Amino acid sequence: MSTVYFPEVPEPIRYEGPDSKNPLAFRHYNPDEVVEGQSMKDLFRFAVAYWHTFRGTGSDPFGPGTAQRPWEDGTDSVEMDLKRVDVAFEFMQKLGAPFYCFHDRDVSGAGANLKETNARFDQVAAKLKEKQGETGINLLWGTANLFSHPRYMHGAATSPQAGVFAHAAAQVKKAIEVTQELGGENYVFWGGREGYFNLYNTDMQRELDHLARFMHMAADYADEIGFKGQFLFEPKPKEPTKHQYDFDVAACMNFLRINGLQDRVKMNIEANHATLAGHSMMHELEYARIQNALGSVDANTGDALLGWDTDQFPTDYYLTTQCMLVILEYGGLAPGGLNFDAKVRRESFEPIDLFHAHIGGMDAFAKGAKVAAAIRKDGVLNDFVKERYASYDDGLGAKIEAGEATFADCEAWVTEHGEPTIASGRQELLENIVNRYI
Ligand code: XUL
Ligand code: CO
Repeated sequence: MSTVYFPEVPEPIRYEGPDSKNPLAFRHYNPDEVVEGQSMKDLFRFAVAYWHTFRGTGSDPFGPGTAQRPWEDGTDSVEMDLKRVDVAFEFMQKLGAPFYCFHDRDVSGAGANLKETNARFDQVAAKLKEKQGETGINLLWGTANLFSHPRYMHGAATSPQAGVFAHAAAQVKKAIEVTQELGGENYVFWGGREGYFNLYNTDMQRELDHLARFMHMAADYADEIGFKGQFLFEPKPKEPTKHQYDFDVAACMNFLRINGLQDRVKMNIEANHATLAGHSMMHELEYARIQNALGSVDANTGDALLGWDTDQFPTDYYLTTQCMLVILEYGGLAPGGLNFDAKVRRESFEPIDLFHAHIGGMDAFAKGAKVAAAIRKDGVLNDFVKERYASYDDGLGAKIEAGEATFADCEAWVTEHGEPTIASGRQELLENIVNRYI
């Protein structure tokens, strides 16, 4: 008999329907239920974030960890890395999450040098592969932690020291190899410290060039070894640095285009990062969608009263409905998915809280998908939007869109027609309509 790490959850979490009062059941997430032609399982492709769920301690800047994790032995050892893989797969299997995501250093600790670090990573990766085979749980994306080690204090690819760039490159090289070995479907770049605190000491142009070089080198290496996964760039405006170069989707897309990477890299969009940038999550998703760059989602939320990256589990139906309106319009996220880049609160310190958190997030997205699908089916928003722009469907509007109208044509139109008829935006009505569906 193998050890059981979550005895308080004896059975896998099941769908029991909206009326269930069982806290260890899904009320909305029903993996087999079809939404706009896709099963919920395939539509969401939910993933568990290894770093928060299996490495989070509950520490904050004011105090140490509070999390009770009875399986942790307090050592930084490969034995503990390997045991934690069993913990993770028991959790994910009981939860019914089809995917997980990791940074290299979440799953396996560092050795005395690169060679030892990579050997330890290989040992853990072999066990991850074995457990994937046993459970059918797959890797949504891999990434490298290029922000925790002190050498990355000034950035990784954007460090002023080329030797640091080299360390980061060696680390990403290995992380891509392991992601490939584990059948990972995506590889994420989040620029942990790729930004600046002070422009007095910063050559912004060189730093941006180095970041672009780094991504090209990663893409070249992927081609060399035949890694077919999708590359993703994760926007975040600040934290840890004052200004992150991957500020928001607009800044990232601009960076990718300038550097000829737009065909290679899509967006991994995180809700709490969107709000830190002064945007809504729906804005960020929509901005990526219209450019065919919506890759994957880090599903979490912030707190309106706290101005930092609290990484809370999403429970707000308005947030999830807005996300799903865009995601359904895009036709789903595959090969991306919805990764819970979220952590339980410091005060929610028991292992069972990990289940409550993920169940709530999965249910919130399932509910949001059902609401969004109903809104879309009735066409209540789409029809309104279509009608609102109808003046561009023929006549002068169609000519403007086709690039066939000049300023002189516009002037002639005004002379002939005078004032156009302008319609109400009906914002309040539309908000009321969305409430009806929620
Ligand atoms: C940090 C963050 C990261 C990335 C992966 O805010 O979101 O965990 O998702 O490096
Ligand atoms: Co994230």
